[in-house]
Amino acid sequence: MSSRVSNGASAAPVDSVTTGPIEGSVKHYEQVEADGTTLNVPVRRINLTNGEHFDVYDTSGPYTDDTATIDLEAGLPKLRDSWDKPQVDGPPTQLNWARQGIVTKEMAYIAAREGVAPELVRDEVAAGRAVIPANHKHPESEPMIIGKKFAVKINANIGNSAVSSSIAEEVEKMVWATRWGADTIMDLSTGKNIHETREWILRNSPVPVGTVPIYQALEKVNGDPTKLTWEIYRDTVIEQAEQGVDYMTVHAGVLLRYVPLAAKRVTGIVSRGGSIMAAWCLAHHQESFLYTNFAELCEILAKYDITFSLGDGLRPGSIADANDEAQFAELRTLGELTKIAKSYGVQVMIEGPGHVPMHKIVENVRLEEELCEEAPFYTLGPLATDIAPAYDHITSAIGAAIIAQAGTAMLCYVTPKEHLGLPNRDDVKVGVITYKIAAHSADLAKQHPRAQDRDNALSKARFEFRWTDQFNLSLDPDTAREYHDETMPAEPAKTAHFCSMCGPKFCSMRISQDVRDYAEKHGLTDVNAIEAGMAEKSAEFADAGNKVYLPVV
Ligand code: IRN
Ligand code: FE2
Repeated sequence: MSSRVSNGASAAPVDSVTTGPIEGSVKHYEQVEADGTTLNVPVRRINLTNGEHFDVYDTSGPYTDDTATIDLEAGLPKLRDSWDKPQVDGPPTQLNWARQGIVTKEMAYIAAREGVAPELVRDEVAAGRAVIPANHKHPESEPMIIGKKFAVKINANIGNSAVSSSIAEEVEKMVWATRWGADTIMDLSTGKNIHETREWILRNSPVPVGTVPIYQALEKVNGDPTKLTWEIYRDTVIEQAEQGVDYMTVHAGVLLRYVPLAAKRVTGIVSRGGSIMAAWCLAHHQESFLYTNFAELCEILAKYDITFSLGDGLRPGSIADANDEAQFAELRTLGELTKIAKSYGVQVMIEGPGHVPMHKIVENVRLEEELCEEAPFYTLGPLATDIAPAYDHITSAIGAAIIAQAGTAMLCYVTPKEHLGLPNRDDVKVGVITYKIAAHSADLAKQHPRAQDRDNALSKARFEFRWTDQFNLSLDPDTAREYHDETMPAEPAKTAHFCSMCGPKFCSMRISQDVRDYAEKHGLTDVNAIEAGMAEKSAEFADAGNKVYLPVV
């Protein structure tokens, strides 16, 4: 899976990041009291033309706040540094705090963000059904939660291209992805300036940052996986932990004996991390050093409260390979490792596929929950078919919606450039918006509290021909407005009671409204009104010569 991001060959170098609110909305902070501390919980406030407003979950950090000063060299304010870290038995992790009945500031903040009780947040974390990726050394991040009882989250992968670039250019990829709704980002940088790039991103990121440390470890041995050692890997993990990485993908389930299981597959091993570990195991004919040193790794992650994202190194890379023995053998091992990690107080989520046809998707969630004690599932799509390169944001969003409805907590986005090249800025936005659609559709299907409110608000605006509100309530106001402008650019069209799709004569919405008005005027019930109104419309239709398409007047 290609994962890094380029700014596009033709794009000019970026010397600043995108700031300012999304059109039609303003940054707003809800003040929440938690044990004598006032928490400022961000929302994006969409101001409507009827005088009302609608608040939505906001991942964009201070970048969309007109009153904030952005200084990339200084980084974002260290929001969580002043928050207390209560005493606990064992390492100070959200899991240990939750288990001991403590509602942390992070949990209170999350409860306000999600519109749920703080105790629900605590109990889900305590049960290991949800995680709060929040390294003590990344105090700039705004707390968020990944778990099936909460809104489905999405991750966007970013990373530098081979050529070194400016701080603004690297940070902009993160700012751009979170502007459109990425709940976390993963920095999958490779190449020379990997440490520095990550530092820039972390110091400026309002969302949790994930990495795959084996990628940097591989750089340290000049790209030869057989030269990797536990020591090099461990030191890389500590280096990244000190910088503040919030969650780490660890492919510790790729065992030596599973590697042959992937040999007969149509697409073999498609995970980068998985193939690195498989190569190491085969070359040394030894068990993976990630597996044999897993306890020590747990101790390191516990100290920082870094969350494990146990990697799916043997995920299927084609429809033909979905749900095969290699994939599920690894999943069983991930279940075993989940229990070990939790015994060290470390939070865990589980990575999942890949490429899976629709009828085989739900089985993935069922098995993951059974084997991994319902640890949050975090999947890459999955792509529901292999036949549409250039449209894999769509093939994968189909799978993502189904797997999220079944209980997956976070979806890793796929962009239109998947399998083809590095995504540019537009691809990142398309990927994020596409995944917001999948995630939100799952929230609706799961009847997540508050999810439908936005649909209702938008539909009401649509029915009342409040075009501007319809645009602004949408996931991508800019594109919605642009499409409307293409055929009806004039300002009066933003209040007109029709659009160019049906024209002024046959707008179903207008007709329904006429029916309502008719009912009111004639004191009829809805059913009577519909009948009477229909008869009137039918006469009008006949008068006009029974033509469906009339010239626009
Ligand atoms: C998510 C679920 N399964 C894989 N992912 C993501 O894919 C993972 O978190 C990382 O961002 C990306 C590449 O992982 P591999 O190819 O090294 O497994
Ligand atoms: Fe793929």
